[in-house]
Amino acid sequence: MIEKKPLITHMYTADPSVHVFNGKLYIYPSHDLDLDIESNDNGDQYMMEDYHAFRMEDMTKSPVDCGEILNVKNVKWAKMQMWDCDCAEKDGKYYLYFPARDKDGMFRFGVAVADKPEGPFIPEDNYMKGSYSIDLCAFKEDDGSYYLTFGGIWGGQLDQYRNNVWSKDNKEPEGDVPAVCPKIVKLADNMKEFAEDPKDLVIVDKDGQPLKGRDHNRRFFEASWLFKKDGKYYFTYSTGDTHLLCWAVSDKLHGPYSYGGVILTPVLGWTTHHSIVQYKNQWYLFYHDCELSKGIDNKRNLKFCKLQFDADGGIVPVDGSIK
Ligand code: FUB
Repeated sequence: MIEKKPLITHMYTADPSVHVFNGKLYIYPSHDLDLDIESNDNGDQYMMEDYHAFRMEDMTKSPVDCGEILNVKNVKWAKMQMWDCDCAEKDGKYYLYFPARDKDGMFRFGVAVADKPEGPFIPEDNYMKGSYSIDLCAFKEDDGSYYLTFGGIWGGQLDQYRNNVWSKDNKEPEGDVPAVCPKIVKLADNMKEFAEDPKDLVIVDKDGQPLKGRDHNRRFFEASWLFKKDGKYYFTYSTGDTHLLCWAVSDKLHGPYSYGGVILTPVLGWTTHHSIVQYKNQWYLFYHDCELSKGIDNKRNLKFCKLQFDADGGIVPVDGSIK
């Protein structure tokens, strides 16, 4: 039984992005390093330098480590902190999207291209123009167009942006002011550029009102993921400082998305992050906790479990605690 157990034990892994390519599951996690760094709200403890890809065909067996697919030393524009990445396939090419801090300390997105899902991925010389913040998800729409959702507040810098413009004076909204929205942006046909300016992906309550800044149990913090099921779009995310994974649903890609509920209750460790994928007719939740490191925030490990939907399409919550 490997469900809800550390999935990869020879290295620390976090922030899973999981897709089915060529009939196999591919996992693109962050690679936490075994460093002793004090944790802070800025996420300075997450000093990742590279990515590995993992392949999984049998859900009863550990995934295969396909090796390093990209290292920060080969990314000309990036200084450090290779955080949550994701991968998309188009016309037989694979595009790895990843955030990192540039030489000025601002998070930007890079793109790297490969002929196989296992890489190696060759990075573009410059970051994607107009990109900012962290935690991206690559989503393929039914018409063959591709989108990124992204964003993360606090260390992820999203709360310092308004209308895609940065100012150090912008802060996380409080009280009844609408919370910061995650973003959605269409990719250009070449998959290497934004086709437009990023737009707000608005999450609303049952009265159709945008979630408020004070609503820390429901407002978006980081870890965006988007998938489609039975004609509905599901946007899923972390509430950060309240340590929940939540879901919101819409009939339209651009929303608004109605808040639905909790997917995963708090895990061991501060961060909570995930992806949701269907493989061989079963839905799965991939996530991380800190069981291997006994709670050290920058040494996380992936886990997965089956995910159930109720008759109305609601996600049945999963218990994140270690029993
Ligand atoms: O792994 C670094 C950061 O921690 C991610 O970007 C966040 O989602 C959180 O998991």
